[in-house]
Amino acid sequence: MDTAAIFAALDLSPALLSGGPLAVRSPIDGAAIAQVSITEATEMPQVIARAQAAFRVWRQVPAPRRGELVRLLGEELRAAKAALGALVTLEVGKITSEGLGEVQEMIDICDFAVGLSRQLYGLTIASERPGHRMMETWHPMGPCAVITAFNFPVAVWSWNAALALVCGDPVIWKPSEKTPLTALATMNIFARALARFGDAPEGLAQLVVGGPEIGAALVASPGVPIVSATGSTRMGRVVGPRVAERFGRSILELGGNNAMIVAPSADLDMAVRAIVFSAVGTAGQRCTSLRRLIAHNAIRADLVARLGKAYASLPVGDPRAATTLVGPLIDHAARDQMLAALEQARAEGGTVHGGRTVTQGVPQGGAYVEPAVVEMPAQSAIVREETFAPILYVMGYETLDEAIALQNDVPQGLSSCIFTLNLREAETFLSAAGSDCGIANVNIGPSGAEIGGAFGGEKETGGGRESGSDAWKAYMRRATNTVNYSAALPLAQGVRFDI
Ligand code: UN1
Repeated sequence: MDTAAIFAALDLSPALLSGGPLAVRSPIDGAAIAQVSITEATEMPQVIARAQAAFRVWRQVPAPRRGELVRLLGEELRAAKAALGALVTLEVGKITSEGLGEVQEMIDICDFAVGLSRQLYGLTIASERPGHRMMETWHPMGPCAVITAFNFPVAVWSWNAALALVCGDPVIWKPSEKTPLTALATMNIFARALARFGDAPEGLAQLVVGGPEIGAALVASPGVPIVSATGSTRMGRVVGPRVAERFGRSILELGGNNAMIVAPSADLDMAVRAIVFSAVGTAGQRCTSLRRLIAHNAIRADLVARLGKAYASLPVGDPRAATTLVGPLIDHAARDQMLAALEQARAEGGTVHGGRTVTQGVPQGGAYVEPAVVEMPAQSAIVREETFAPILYVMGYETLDEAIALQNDVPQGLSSCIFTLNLREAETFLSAAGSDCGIANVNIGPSGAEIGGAFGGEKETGGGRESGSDAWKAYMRRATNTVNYSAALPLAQGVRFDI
């Protein structure tokens, strides 16, 4: 699909794409592809008021009917999958298959949320008093702000929005300033679902495009009880305390520094495939990207040699070409950060393989790099940092305890995995004394999680959970109800208060 066809298929009219102050550049070649309008901070009180008004209507719509809107959204996403996937490629630089995969992730969460719309269950609890019944009811909470990062420009909105909408909460979306086009296109797709649905309140899902000041308005407003924010730990350190200050609820999905332990018994062919996908896929720009390889000393040299071979044949280039596996980084600043991290790794005793800027055989103007493998003598300062680029640090270990200690000895706690055929090792890694991350896998890389599980992590990753399992509870408020169907009024704990 060429750019004009993508824009046409997603109702991105020339009026939407021109005349505004925000320039949108494709990382493929750095070319400006649009000039979009922004939301002024002064408009935010109206945006929040519209969401509040929508909430008063939407919270009374039965949840399965709310699910119908999300079902229609899933249908419209299916119909628009090719175009939206291509736009993700154009705006973020993901290879074609990963652009489409991102839209598939949106479709999957819609399906999940439709089922969920009939399963917002509360418990029935045994009362200590005769003739009484206790139960829990889950109610809509109010407008939910969704602040997203460039690297999953639409999927992260959908994890939050699909759940929030069935839970009865309107959504206000602030995408990364680097990716407003995929957000505008998603809103157009949502508008198609709304038109078919018929009677949804105005302001149910809104988009605000712009800088930190509009995010700050969402974070500060008591009219926005839930703030779900995905991005850097630095951003989370600002958002978390501000939301807490007003007793709002935040769902934080921040940095990761994900590791793989490769044990002596591991299937190395499988491990190599998993390593390459998770370390260089999406050009190392997933929160879940593999950044640290902790290899047993008995297989470490062999593994590094195999990786050297696999990395040597990695096709870096235009993400639209069918054979490309590594597209561009989001911009030149990201490339400079990668080069600076490699420089620091060298200074800390690392041996760097690859990691050079690529200028031949790639579109000019984009930030293309060779993925890097860096052998490190220890888990030094740079290894403990998240650099959003395809750098894989390799360290050795002797005992599993040592490997687990290394895996856990970073500030972040998102995703982790072990490659082993040894049951004791696998189960130890998953146990309370094992990985301290929100995601811990066996014989699977750390990235590419399915939506059915809860997604998120501990420590500086922020503690939030999105997507599957019971993550929906974060979008609702719980009421505990006690019903007395007897003719007496006994007090709990045997208290007597006779009047
Ligand atoms: C992210 O990088 O912000 O597990 C999300 C994965 C994807 C989501 C990543 N399903 O890699």
